[in-house]
Amino acid sequence: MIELKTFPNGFRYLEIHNPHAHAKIALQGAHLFEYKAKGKPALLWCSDKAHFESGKAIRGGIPVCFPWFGKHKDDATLPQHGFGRTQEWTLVSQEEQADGSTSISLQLTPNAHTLSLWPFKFEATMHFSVGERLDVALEVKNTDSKPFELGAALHTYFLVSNIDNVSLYGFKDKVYYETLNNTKEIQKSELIIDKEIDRVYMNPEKTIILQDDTRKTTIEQTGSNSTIVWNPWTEKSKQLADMNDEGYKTFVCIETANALEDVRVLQPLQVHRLQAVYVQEGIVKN
Ligand code: TA6
Repeated sequence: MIELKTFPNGFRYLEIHNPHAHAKIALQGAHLFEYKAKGKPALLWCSDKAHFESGKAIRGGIPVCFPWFGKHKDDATLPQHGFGRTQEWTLVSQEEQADGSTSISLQLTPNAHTLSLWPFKFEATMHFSVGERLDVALEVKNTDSKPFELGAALHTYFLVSNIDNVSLYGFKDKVYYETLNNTKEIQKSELIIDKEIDRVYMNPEKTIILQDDTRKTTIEQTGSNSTIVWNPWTEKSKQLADMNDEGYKTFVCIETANALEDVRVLQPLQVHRLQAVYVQEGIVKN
């Protein structure tokens, strides 16, 4: 079942219920901010100080960074992570599948605002499959007569029991850029997080494993050769108005992306698909 719901301030979102899971997707940003599969813990973290207001990105869930990741490389006055997450997307298809999952697609095409920021014609479509697993894909088509450079990320905030219980696998021996101090390093072992990190891992394994105590989530990535891992830790958590001071303790961002040298140049009519499939396994401790 798919229902269109509205917060008292007019902010609109879709609520999906099926035999396997339920989810919520804001029309603004095609931003999935809640997903819970039956019998499993919620997959995603969302700040209890998150804004659900027009024009403000939601702190949590899966923000869609499009058509660039991070700061714009030529103009720092342009919005961080592009405009995709603050524009209203249009529901273009919905289908209850025979396996009980729900498929939903939302689309963004240029308007005066986007053209003022980024002078290219495009068709961006977010595809979701909500079921026992969560499948998320950003598909971008160049509908212009000239090529453009595409940066993007599925900026996913994963809920964890405690950041101290977390180990990430799939980055060993991989090069990463630590953007906090502009260094280029190599990951020597599994990744544990005991301080602020803001890293772009290049050519990670196609399957990333988030181990959180006895819980394990796998992230199957396609269309991407760069994955960002971010945790703001104490000081940054305090600085973020839409995050509690202790917010950093219960999430880690693992972002399937096309960032830095992994940005893609799309020729006219070319399509690029950036996809992540999230599968929760393991024993859930009470
Ligand atoms: O993905 C990591 C990052 O680029 C960090 O630098 C931090 O800024 C984070 O994104 C959140 O960005 P936001 O614009 O949502 O506050």
